[in-house]
This record gives sequence, structure tokens and C-alpha cells, in this order.
Amino acid sequence: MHTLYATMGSGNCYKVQLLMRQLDIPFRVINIDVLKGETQSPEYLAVNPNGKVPYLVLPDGQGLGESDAMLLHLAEGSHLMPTDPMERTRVFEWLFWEQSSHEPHISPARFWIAIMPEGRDERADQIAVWHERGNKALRMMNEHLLQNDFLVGNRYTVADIGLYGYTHVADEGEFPLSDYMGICKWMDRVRSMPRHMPMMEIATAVAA
Ligand SMILES: N[C@@H](CCC(=O)N[C@@H](CS)C(=O)NCC(=O)O)C(=O)O
Repeated sequence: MHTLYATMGSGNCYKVQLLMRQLDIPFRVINIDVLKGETQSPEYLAVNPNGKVPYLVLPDGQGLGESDAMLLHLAEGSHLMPTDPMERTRVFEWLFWEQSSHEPHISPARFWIAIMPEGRDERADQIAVWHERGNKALRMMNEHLLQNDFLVGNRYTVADIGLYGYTHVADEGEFPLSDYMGICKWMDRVRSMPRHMPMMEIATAVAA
């Protein structure tokens, strides 16, 4: 069985859980509380020296970091991973873009606004930059989704799961999601996919 080290409320952890649920891959979750600093404990650093979640331990005991590497590994050979070379390249393009131009702005803004609001005031300048850059990313995604039902090949793929992770909670970071009609309609389509489960429900279901 796969073991996922994860923290509640993280889009990076959620997307891996969602993919495993949708592909019916059995897994267990070990909760690591980021807010309590557990990612930096000696015990956790012995598992994952990079000190981040998610971290996936495969059935053969190998460990894997980076949420989007996990998505690509788990989706390989399934209906969620295209076989056409150019479509596969587009999947990589969206997932690399997610980690370089989307998540690094949306995730910290959400963290300091919705999860640790006591740290918000002292980060006002940084939050303004995250808002500017995050909205730039959302505008680009929105333009694409006004013309296409899904990110790659006009069907639901692992790229949609990767981008859904933080996009669907961007409003918690005060990104005006309702202004992005292409994204809103895409999120409805993602939510209508078989075995979809919301972030907090999946965390509770697996922990139970
Ligand atoms: N690029 C990594 C980012 C992982 C990451 O930043 N994880 C955060 C939680 S979402 C974390 O572990 N923070 C705690 C820490 O850095 O100690 C991925 O996609 O998995």
C-alpha cells in the first residue's frame, strides 16, 4: 500500500489524495502538522530530508517528494495520463507552471490570510506581490479555460487535478475567483468527475 505523509488543508497534499481516490489506489495517510513544526522534527527529517509534505512512500519502500512528481508517477498508464507525446508534454507544461508561477503566489497568500491571519499585517507588502502574481496566473488559466473545457486535450487529466489543488481555494487568499468565469465553469466540471471529493472531506475520510 502507498503511504502519504500529509497535512490538513494543503492543496499540494489534497491533489495527491484526490488522484489516488479517483484511480482507486489504496493508501493510508500519516498526518504531519505543519503548524506545529512537525515537518522539521528529527523523526520526519529521517523520512524526508527535504522537510516538506506531501511525501509518498511507494509499496516497494521508495520515497517520493514533490506533489506533481507523485501525480505523474501515479497517473502513468491510467486514463488520466495522455499517451500522445504532445499532450503529455502539455501536461508537464501545466504542472511545471503550477509549481513555478501559480502555487508559489496563491498558496502563501492563502496561508497568511486564512490559516495564520495573525501574521498578515507584517507581510502586507509580500501579500500585495503574491496577489499581483497570482492574479496574473489566474488570468492566464482563465483565458485558456474560456476556450477549452479542460487544460489538456479537452478531457479531464492529471493536469486538471494538479491545478485544481490550489485554484479552488484561491478565494481564501482573497483572489477574486468569481471574476474568472472560465475557471469557475472548469471547477464545476472538475467537481462533477467520478469519485471527486472535497479537500476537507477527503482528509477526514482517509484519516478515519
Ligand atoms: N514543491 C513542493 C512544495 C511542498 C510544500 O511547500 N509543502 C508545504 C505544505 S503545502 C510544507 O511542507 N511546509 C512546511 C515546511 O516547509 O516546513 C510540492 O509540490 O510538494
